[in-house]
Amino acid sequence: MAPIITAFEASPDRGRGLARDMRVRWALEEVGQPYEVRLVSFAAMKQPAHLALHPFGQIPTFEDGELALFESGAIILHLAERHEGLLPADPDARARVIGWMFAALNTVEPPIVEREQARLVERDKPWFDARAPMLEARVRSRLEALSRRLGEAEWLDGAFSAGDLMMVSVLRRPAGAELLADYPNLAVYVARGEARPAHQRAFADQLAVFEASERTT
Ligand SMILES: N[C@@H](CCC(=O)N[C@@H](CS)C(=O)NCC(=O)O)C(=O)O
Repeated sequence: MAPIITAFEASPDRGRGLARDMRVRWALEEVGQPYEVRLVSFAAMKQPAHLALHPFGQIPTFEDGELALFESGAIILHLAERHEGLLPADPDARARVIGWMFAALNTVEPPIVEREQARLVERDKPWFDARAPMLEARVRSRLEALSRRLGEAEWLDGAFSAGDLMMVSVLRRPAGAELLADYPNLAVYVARGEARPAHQRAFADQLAVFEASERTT
């Protein structure tokens, strides 16, 4: 039986592929693993059945036989360890790629998400205008450092890997992506990731879910 992932029944991003099921779909496509998707509503995510899978009541989750996982990083690392194509064979290179996965999730994504959240929920607060430049500067500081390290390379460490998959996924979030014009090598890097056939298949599949949800509402 194919593994099952969960995704939003009606994604708030309106099909732009910004929810974290997108990165898991992309990884599944990269390794050529067929999968099924169970769509969940916001209400269902907070119900016991889903909480048994994901203690924080979120998507994505991943079920394969007896194994149930949550956290996009853990799911993608699991896929990368069990299939060819997302982790190098050399142990040191493998360790570095895992390092890039953590860097994407722990170092680059948090300031981007913080800026995104502030714009969503703090825009009408008296402190927002004072805080906004600081939030932007924090994102820029990560983009600047990443841009310097990437230089003219195609990918972060040798061939395309789970580290790139995670980093490109994180950089696609609008609160970072809208600044990428100032970091041309990162803009090209993200476009290179998005152009991969596996990314395009994953994107089309999540878009189809959104379009179907629009037709039924
Ligand atoms: N660190 C988690 C974050 C998961 C997460 O924030 N999921 C969002 C969708 S992208 C979600 O389910 N939001 C709804 C909620 O938190 O109620 C991961 O990488 O999987």
